[in-house]
Amino acid sequence: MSSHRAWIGLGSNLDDPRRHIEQALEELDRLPLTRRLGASRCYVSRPLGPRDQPDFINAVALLETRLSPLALLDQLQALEQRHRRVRARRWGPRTLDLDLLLFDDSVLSLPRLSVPHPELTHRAFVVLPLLELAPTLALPDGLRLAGLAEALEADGLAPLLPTT
Ligand code: A4P
Ligand code: MG
Repeated sequence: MSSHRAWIGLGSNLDDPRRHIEQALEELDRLPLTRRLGASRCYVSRPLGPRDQPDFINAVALLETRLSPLALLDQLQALEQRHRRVRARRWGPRTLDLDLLLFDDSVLSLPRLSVPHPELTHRAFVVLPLLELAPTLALPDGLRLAGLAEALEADGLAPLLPTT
């Protein structure tokens, strides 16, 4: 089984979203056939879409995995469910979003999975953390992410200081 590089976008707007993100980063490192090669800082970002919700914490992680894209998606969704259960009981239905942003240079258009993630290039809270980890990163079509950063509205996006 060959190994792959997968980029994951993490988002949470729980009352204590940062703890959720940091816990999820640990959990990503423990997925089967997978290890985490890196993680961006945590960023606080204003909500995209409805504004009457708390700010998000967003981050990006780089994984090395021998899982297939769909097997990795299954693992990400199981991890979301574990977080969602906690939140469903205490604060409401949405806790942790894990998006598969990029998987090697794959382009996938499956019923359950689109890669690259379709919103990737529009979201400063995805592009800037990706660039922090990989300043020369390019999409499968060759588009360099660095070229997108200037056009993106980075207002309302700020890195947090590391806790550890
Ligand atoms: N799916 C298809 N492709 C992918 C992929 N590349 N990665 C499918 C992950 N999932 C993928 O996702 C819905 C379905 O997308 C899945 O069943 C999967 O098979 P979901 O996470 O269950 O649904 P959702 O989160 O309610 O919807 P969606 O469209 O993922 O919402 P978003 O786009 O994640 O938006 N503002 C800030 N500042 N920061 C945020 O992180 N996030 C959201 C949620 C809104 N505003 C935000 C943020
Ligand atoms: Mg999502």
